[in-house]
Amino acid sequence: VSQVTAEWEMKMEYLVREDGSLRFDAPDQIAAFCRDHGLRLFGHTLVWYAQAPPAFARLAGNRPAMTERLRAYVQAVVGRYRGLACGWDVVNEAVAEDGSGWRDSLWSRELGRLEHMTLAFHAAREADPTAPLFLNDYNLESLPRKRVVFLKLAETLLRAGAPLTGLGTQTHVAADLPAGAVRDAIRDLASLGLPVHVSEMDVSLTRARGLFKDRQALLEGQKRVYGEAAEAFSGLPSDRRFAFTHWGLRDGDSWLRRENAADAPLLFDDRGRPKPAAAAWEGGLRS
Ligand code: 9MR
Repeated sequence: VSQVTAEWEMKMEYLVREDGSLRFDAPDQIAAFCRDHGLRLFGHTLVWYAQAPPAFARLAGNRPAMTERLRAYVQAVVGRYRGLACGWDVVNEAVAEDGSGWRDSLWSRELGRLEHMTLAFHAAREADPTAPLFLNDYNLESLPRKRVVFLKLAETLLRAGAPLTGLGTQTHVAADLPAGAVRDAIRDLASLGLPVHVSEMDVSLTRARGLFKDRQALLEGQKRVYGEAAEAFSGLPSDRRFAFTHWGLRDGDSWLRRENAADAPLLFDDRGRPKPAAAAWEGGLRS
C-alpha cells in the first residue's frame, strides 16, 4: 500500500493559530485524498524543537499550563486522524545536531528533557491505542555518533515506559555518502527490535563535497545511495520494515531546491520522468 506524509500541513507551524486554536483544513483535505485513493497517511510531526508557536511560547514559566496545552494538542491532532493515520512521528529531531546529546528546546526547557517526550508519547497513545509511534531523526547515516545517542535515547524512552514503537531515519543524505553508511544505519536501527521507517529520503547533489566534481559522477553516486538504501531496507526482517518514504517525487518540488537551485535530489526529474536513481531504488527493493 502506498503511503503519504504531509511535508508541512500537519505540523504545529500550520495547525496552531496565533490565538492557540487549531485549524485542520489542509490536513483534512490530505486525509480525504488518502481515504479516496486507498493510501495510508503518516502523521508528521507532533513535537519538534524547531516549532514553538506563540500560543505555546506565551505559557513559558507556567509548567502546568504548558503540560496541559501540549497534551491537549497531541490528543486533538492524533484523535482527529485516529483510524486513518498509520503512524505518527511523535518526537522529531531530539538529538543535538552534532550528536553530542539531547537538543535544547522550548519543550525541554519548560517540561523537562525526557518528560516532554514521554508526555507526548503517552498523549498520542491515549488518543490512538494502536497507531505506531515514532522517534525520528536525521544525519544518523553520516554521523554514527549521533546514531548512538539516538538509539540510547530510544532505550531511555522505552525504560521510562513511553509507548515508542518505531524508529524513523529521515535519510537526507548527499551523493558522496560513503558506501555502506546507509546500510549500517538501517541495520543498527533495526537491531533495537522496533520497525524502521526510512522517513524522508532524498540524496542531494549540491550538498556533496570533495571527490565528486562533475554532475555525472554525482548522479552515479546518487543512484548508488538509493540502491543501497532500498537493498538494506528490503533486507530487514518483515517485522522491522515499517515504510520507505521519499521526501518528494519531482526534483523541482524538493525543499532542497530552495537551498540550491541546481540540486536534483529525488527519483523523478522536474518533468516527472524517472531518473537512473529510480530504477536503482526499485532494483534494490527487489533484491
Ligand atoms: O520539506 C519541509 C519544508 O517544506 C518545510 O518548509 C520545512 C519546515 O516545516 O520542513 C521540511 O521538512 C523537514 C521535516 O519536517 C523534518 N526533517 C527535515 C525536513 C527538511 O527540512
